[in-house]
Amino acid sequence: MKKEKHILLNTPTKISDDQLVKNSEIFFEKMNSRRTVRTFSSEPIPIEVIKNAIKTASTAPSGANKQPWHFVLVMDPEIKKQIRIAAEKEEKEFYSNRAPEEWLKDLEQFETNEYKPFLEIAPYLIVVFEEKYKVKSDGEREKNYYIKESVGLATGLLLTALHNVGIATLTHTPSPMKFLSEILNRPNNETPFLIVVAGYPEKGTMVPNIKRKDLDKILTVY
Ligand code: IYR
Repeated sequence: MKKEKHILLNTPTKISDDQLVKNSEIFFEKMNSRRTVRTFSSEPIPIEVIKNAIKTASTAPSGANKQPWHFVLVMDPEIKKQIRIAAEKEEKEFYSNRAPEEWLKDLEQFETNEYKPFLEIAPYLIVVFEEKYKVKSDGEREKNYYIKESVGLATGLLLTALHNVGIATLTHTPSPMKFLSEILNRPNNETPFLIVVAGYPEKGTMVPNIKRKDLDKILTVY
């Protein structure tokens, strides 16, 4: 059968405005309870859950539907260790030389430092790559569009999907991240975007007492 150019959109059945508002409140409350965590438990989580979250991430819109992302799921303790060692090497340089004073001051409240034990402790590291361009089977390059926007949207959905099932995350951006391409054997057309560390929080995990901006500070309505 010939592939149809367009198919009918599957629209949910209409609900009342009241219910709509309630549902949006409930979802906001759920998402508002998401916090970045830096201390993880090593308790295992079924891989299907993570795969489903990555499938959810892959539903993000993307420039010309090129889906310019690739996810590498790392569970192997040996590879996690290599990533930790390489990340800590970069972070040591960042905290002791590369970071300007203002940046270090801005980070003070999070009490971050060069030590990244979570890279070995958490059951999963999801390394997100941007696909800069596609390489066709004949070696020709095919363009991708709005790559950062697309991969950022997919990563947002990934965090949402994991939070929805009670899995905590940390978006970790060691800089520079080139070592990830090397350790994970990724091709030249991909560059690392960030690492999503995923797992249950360690018992008694504390998080910085920070506040989200009020709506009137982040929203202008005309
Ligand atoms: N990548 C470093 C530093 C860091 C930078 C920002 I901006 C943060 O919000 C948090 C950390 C690190 O992971 O420690």
